[in-house]
Amino acid sequence: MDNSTAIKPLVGIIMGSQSDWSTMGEAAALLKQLKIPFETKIVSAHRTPKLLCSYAEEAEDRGIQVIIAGAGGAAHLPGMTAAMTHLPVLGVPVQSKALSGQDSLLSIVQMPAGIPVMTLAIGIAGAKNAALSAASILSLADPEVRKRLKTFRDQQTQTVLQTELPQI
Ligand code: RP5
Repeated sequence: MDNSTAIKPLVGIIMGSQSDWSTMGEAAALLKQLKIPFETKIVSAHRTPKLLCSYAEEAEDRGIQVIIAGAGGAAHLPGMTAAMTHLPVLGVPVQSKALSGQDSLLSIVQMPAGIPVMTLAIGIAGAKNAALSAASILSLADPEVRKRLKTFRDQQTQTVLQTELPQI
């Protein structure tokens, strides 16, 4: 599933399981809204470790500039991906059933010095902010992305300013 048929993807969204899609799909939707080409793929650190290696090692040569990696529970995908690429890796802790994503968060955020994973909030807020962070990184070299990101932020501000609370 991707929007990369015509244009090469710049962002790779990977996730540990199909069950992560309800969270990670929000990152994909936001990138689509910002017209940033991306790809999506299930890559499991535990169930498909060899795929994880090849994905991380080949991403840069394929033109990927930022990787968003989401996983839950023993969430080793973002860290192991970061260990095998120089690309920026944004980690999204998926909200787990057993521990509400606190396990995911700590698994992703507590990286040893030397291998960074930029870690977002647990769940959908984190997925959305990962997409916006990817856009922000790309906007450093792409004025069109910068323009669309600024427009998104301006519209968001206007929406909040125009929102009225219900009368009591
Ligand atoms: C992780 O285990 C995945 O990222 C997912 O969040 C979690 C549960 O996976 P499933 O058992 O739902 O496939 O690897």
